[in-house]
Formats: sequence, C-alpha cells, structure tokens
Amino acid sequence: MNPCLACSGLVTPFMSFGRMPIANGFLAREQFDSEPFYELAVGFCPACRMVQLLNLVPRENMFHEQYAFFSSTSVRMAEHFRRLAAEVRTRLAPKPDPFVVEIGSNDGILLQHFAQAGVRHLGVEPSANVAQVARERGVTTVSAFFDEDLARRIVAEHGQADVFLGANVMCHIPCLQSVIAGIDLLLKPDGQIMFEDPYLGDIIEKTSYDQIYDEHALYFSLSSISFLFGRYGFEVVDVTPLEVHGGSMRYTLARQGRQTVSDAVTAQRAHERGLGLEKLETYEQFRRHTEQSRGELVSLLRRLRGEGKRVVGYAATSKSTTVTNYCGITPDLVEFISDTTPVKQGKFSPGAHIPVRPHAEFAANYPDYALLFGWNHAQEILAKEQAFRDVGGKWIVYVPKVQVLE
Ligand code: DWN
Ligand code: SAH
Ligand code: ZN
Repeated sequence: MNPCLACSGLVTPFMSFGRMPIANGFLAREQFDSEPFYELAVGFCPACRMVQLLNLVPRENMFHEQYAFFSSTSVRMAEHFRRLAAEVRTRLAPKPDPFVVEIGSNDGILLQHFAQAGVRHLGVEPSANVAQVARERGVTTVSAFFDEDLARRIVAEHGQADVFLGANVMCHIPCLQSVIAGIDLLLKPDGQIMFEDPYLGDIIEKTSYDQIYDEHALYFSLSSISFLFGRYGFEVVDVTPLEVHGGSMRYTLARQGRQTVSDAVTAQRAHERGLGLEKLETYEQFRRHTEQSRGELVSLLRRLRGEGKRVVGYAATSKSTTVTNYCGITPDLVEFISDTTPVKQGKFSPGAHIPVRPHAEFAANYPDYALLFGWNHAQEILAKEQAFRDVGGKWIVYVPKVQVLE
C-alpha cells in the first residue's frame, strides 16, 4: 500500500487502468518506439478521503516547452473565466492596488482580464510555450512550478497577494503541502484562495473515468480539501458547483475564523455523505461501472465497424488517452480524431496512435458517427456542428452512459 500524498496515511488501491502513455504526449510516427508508458492506478485514503494516483509521472515529462493543451481552445471556457475575473474584481474593488496570483495560468485565459484592467497580477506557468502565449497577451508570467520557494521569491519581489487563484491545476500537483505552505507565505492575512477542479462527486456519479490520467494526481472533494488545508490553518468558506469540465467544484478558502462560512458548505458536506464518498465500497462500485462502460463502448464501436460505418473521434482531449488505451480503441475502430489545436494536428494520439487531423477534414467529409471525446464541451460543440446532424451524422457519447444521441 502507498503512503497518502495528502496525509501520509495508507492508501487503499481500488482500480488499475493498466499501462498508459503520457496523456498529452501526442507524437510523430518516428517516436512510436520510444514512447514511455506508466501504470495508471488509483486509490482511496480512508484517513483523509483523498482519491489519488498510485504511480506518478515526473512533472517535467508532462509540463514542458511543448505542452499540447492551450486553454483558449474553448469559447465557453473563455466566457467562464471572463465571468470569474469579473467576480474576483468585484471582491477586490475596496482594496487599494490589489495583487492577484494565479498558478497554472496557461495561455492567460483568466489573467488577461486583470491585465487589460491594469490590475497587478502574476501568472505562474511551468509550460514555457503556453506561458509565452500569455505574455504576448500582456499577462505577466513566470515560467516555473509553484512551490514554497517560489512563493518566497514572489513576496520578495511583489509583496503579498490579495487573492490566490488556480483553475484545473491544484489537482495536478501531488506535493500540495509545499503549495499550501507557499500560499501561507504569499497570502495577506485577510487574503482569499479560490480554486476549481473536476469534482470527485461528479466523477463517481457520471462514471467519468476518463478524468483519471497522469496529469490529474488528485481527485478532490470538499471533505478531502477541508482536511488538507485545515492542517495549515485554512478553512473552506464557500463552495460553488460548476458545470464546466463535466462537473467541477470551486472552493473558496480563508484563514480560519476570518470569514463567515456559507450554508453551501454545510449542504455540500451532507451531499457528500449521501454519495458515500467516505466509503471504499463507493470506489469499488465505480470500478464496476467503469468496466461496464468500457464493454458497452467497445461493442458499439465493433458493431458499427461490422456494419461498415465510418467513426471519427471529436477533440483529441487528455481524457481520450485514457478512453482509447483502456478500451483498446485503435485506428481500425476510429479513423482519425478531429482537433483544432495546431500542435496536435498531423501527430498521433498517445498509445493508441490514432491520427489527429484538423477540423477541416471532419467538415469536408462527414463520417457516419462522431465519438465525442470532448463530451465536457458537448453544449458548445453540438451547437456549432448542427450541419453534421443535418446530413444525418450521429454523436456517440460515453458519459454518463454509452449512447448514440438521437
Ligand atoms: O485539466 C486539464 C484540462 C483543463 O484541460 C488539463 N490537464 C488538460 C486539459 O484536458 P483536456 O485535454 O481533456 O481538455 P478539453 O478542454 O476537454 O479538450 C481540449 C481539446 O479539445 C483541445 O485539443 C481542443 C479540442 N477541441 C476541439 O477540437 N474542438 C475543443 C473544442 C471545444 C472544440 O470545439
Ligand atoms: N488554468 C488553465 C490550465 C489548466 S491545465 C485552465 O483551467 O484551462 C494545467 C496547467 O497547470 C498546465 O498549463 C500546467 O503547465 C500547469 N501546472 C502544472 N503543474 C504546475 C505547478 N506546480 N505550478 C503551476 N502550474 C502548474
Ligand atoms: Zn490521506
């Protein structure tokens, strides 16, 4: 059994997906022979309730100067972060010359709004290529992994922060202790922490097993977050369930006793008990649901293939690396994956080696079925692809269940 990443209790393993490549390791044919694989397995810590990966991929192998995910590829996410920026700015309004720090700031999708408004800000983004895009947008960005040491340097150079932000990044950092110790140094006494990540409750309820991949080292609930931050003198003062990324949770934290705890926090605790997030059986049942989902998806794809139908994947997401490798979906079942990110186009998907093609190839020759690997963006994608449906094209989704959308 592994020691827990959050509390050093012992983690109970509940599921292995087998050997997996780097989720965002899109590659050229010449690289097939040297592609690295790691076992993807998850466990549950009964002491602090943190769900976590059992084997970690070194962070430099995932986040580097050729990182393939650019946040601004989704119009709806851009709108989501525009609204978050507006909310944070309203909170900061009474403060003189506020300072905002965001980690995992990627291409500046959130901080650009602070930059445009002339608010003092700093993005911390280790993937140098996406950090550069942010700088070109006028976002002050340091290319580094955030930890206690970096926090000390930021305070020395810029002073303490009023708000610490992170979207879809805290769950990427297995050594969160060093991050929280850093936040403790960085944040003013009355400062706030706001971060959001995919929510464990949604993953369990929707069997969205594809949220599990190398970059996501931790799977948060209110319960595990309260426990972890509580050890550093912080408490959760608010929670906001969000629809983005298939079901996320925004946690707002402050130093203990500084701010009123909202009723939403009490309600969410009760909801988590109802979901059984504190019980190992819940995760064993999740494993059975995942296996069932895999069986259904594979039979559907084989049946369609047997009928001579063309199936194309839509959006070469990180999540699709788990689905294709775990289900054994290769180019004989899915012809190619359509994706709008230039650096992924012309490459092959990690492990399964399905060709990734520009969206124009999808639009020029519609398949019979499109397998929606970007199911979390279904609303945005289905709306803009109405023409595909108009000519009889059908969508296949697998979250919350495997189905062909009528
Ligand atoms: O946590 C993470 C989230 C925030 O983003 C990271 N670890 C990595 C990444 O996960 P993902 O790759 O599963 O993200 P998305 O946003 O579900 O998918 C992005 C991909 O989808 C991009 O390659 C672009 C593509 N896409 C597309 O081809 N057409 C996306 C949209 C909305 C589209 O219309
Ligand atoms: N916030 C963006 C990006 C999420 S992807 C969004 O929600 O769309 C996760 C990002 O976190 C990547 O850009 C990755 O380079 C960055 N990251 C990973 N580990 C980090 C760390 N220790 N400190 C800061 N950023 C980190
Ligand atoms: Zn633990």
